[in-house]
Amino acid sequence: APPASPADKPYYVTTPIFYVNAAPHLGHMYSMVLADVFKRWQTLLGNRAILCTGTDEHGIKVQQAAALHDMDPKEFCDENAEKFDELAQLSRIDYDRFIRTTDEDHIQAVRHFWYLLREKGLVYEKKHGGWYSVSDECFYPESQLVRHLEPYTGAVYMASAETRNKVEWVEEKNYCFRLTELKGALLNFYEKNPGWVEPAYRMNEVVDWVKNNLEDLSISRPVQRLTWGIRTPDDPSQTIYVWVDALINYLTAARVPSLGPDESSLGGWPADVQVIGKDILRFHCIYWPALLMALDLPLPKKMLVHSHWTLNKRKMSKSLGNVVNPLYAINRWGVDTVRFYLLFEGGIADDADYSNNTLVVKYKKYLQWGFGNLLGRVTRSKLWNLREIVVNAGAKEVPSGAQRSTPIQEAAEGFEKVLADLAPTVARHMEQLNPVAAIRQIMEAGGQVNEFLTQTQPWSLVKSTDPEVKENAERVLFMAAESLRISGILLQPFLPDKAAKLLDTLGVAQDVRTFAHAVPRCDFGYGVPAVNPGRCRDDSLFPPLIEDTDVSYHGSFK
Ligand code: MET
Repeated sequence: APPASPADKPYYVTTPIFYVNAAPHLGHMYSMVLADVFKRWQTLLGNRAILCTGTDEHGIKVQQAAALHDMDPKEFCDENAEKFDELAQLSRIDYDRFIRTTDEDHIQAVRHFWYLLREKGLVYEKKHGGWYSVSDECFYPESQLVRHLEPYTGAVYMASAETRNKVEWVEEKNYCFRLTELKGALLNFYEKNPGWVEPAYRMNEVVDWVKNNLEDLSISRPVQRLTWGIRTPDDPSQTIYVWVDALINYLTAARVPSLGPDESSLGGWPADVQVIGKDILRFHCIYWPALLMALDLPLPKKMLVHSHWTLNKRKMSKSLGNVVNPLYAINRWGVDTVRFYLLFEGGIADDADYSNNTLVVKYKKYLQWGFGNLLGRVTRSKLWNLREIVVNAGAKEVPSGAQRSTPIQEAAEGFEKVLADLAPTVARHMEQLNPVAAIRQIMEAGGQVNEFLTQTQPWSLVKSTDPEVKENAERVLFMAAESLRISGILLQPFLPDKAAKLLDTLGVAQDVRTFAHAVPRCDFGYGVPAVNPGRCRDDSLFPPLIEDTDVSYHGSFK
């Protein structure tokens, strides 16, 4: 098939692919949810978008974990990849491909990439000696090491200054990639594209490393040390370095033409946004662009680097026992509540501290009392019928503020402006890859409507025999309904299930739930007669959370 034209290129979002040596944790869910919101946002805008996530299955770390479990590595990976896929599905990640580095097409792509790199003359063979960390799956330059003292055992060993993980000296034949030759090109690229990394301040770390620590990159290991990986195609005594193997996954799914024809290609390269955690910044912002530059391939357009979730302000770690199991959280609170909490509380620029307590507080404030309560107020009153309100509003001209206006008219007008501004503001935040600001903006709008209703008290006016009073009250109620409809539309990428249910409850048709419809007075087809009139709070959308379990419990890993 001819290569897709640039106009056909879908918006392409990726998550890191996750090591399968241990069970998924909250951080994995966070990366996936961020990527998912970016994809769904594009879909909402009417653009074709694709999302890839998956698992990183080769390397010494996974090889050792499989051995520890006394399992065949592939069986071990099958079992664990399944858990990540399960997490993706339970988190409502709308992925187009769940890629595994043991997939046949990926293995082919990596081999092909290897040949291309060799052809460019950028690979050489050498006896390489260096400090390797199995946990981090990388070599560290001497300048980045510290002597580490184990507090309990008193053992002293060399460790990475950054991760505190143990390193060991290895000397072996490796193939090396002439990374240092690309130093100038990298620095030039960073200088020309200061916004490439989001948040931008992370760029300093990248530039600093390239200036001060750049060395050629060892890209293979002797088979004796690393059997669990992709053999270098031209030398059976070596296995390809797991990070090179892993990074190429982003191309496998998108299938750039130079990596061979593929009918099942999703297209998409270059990626529009690659979501990564701050711990893998160097691999994605130095090695990855360098490898792409080496083959003259386009670079990803944006890297979104998020921070970590802590528990009790400490890095989650199994040995400390302060780890949140995302499957437990989803099961306990519901998927959209967890998505809401993760997105609302941030964790992009700075680390965020996970707390069940805060989750409950925010849920009550914004979802239960904000949107749930409002939905009940608007759709379940004995005093009016939402369908009639919408029809009556639709039958009228857009009121102009020109005539003499009463306070209630002024309030309605002011509120309508706020509402008209919501979608463009949220869109601006999303363009800047700031879903935290975006969701907060929507949540604030929920609070504003409740205030607006309290201020205007339409329930006491809507039955008035004075047609003008009645009309004003209807306008207020229509604006409240509009705010729910618009927020519901905008919330779809963030809380897909709850947003759909909100729009269903309002009776909004499926084909008018796009971004273009997120403006006041463009849909007069919704509104359903109240089910259960008089029961105000809508408990079915945001039911009270069950708080009887220990708030400090976050699930175990079995
Ligand atoms: N497996 C790595 C990690 O989990 C990410 C690889 S992304 C190409 O940190």
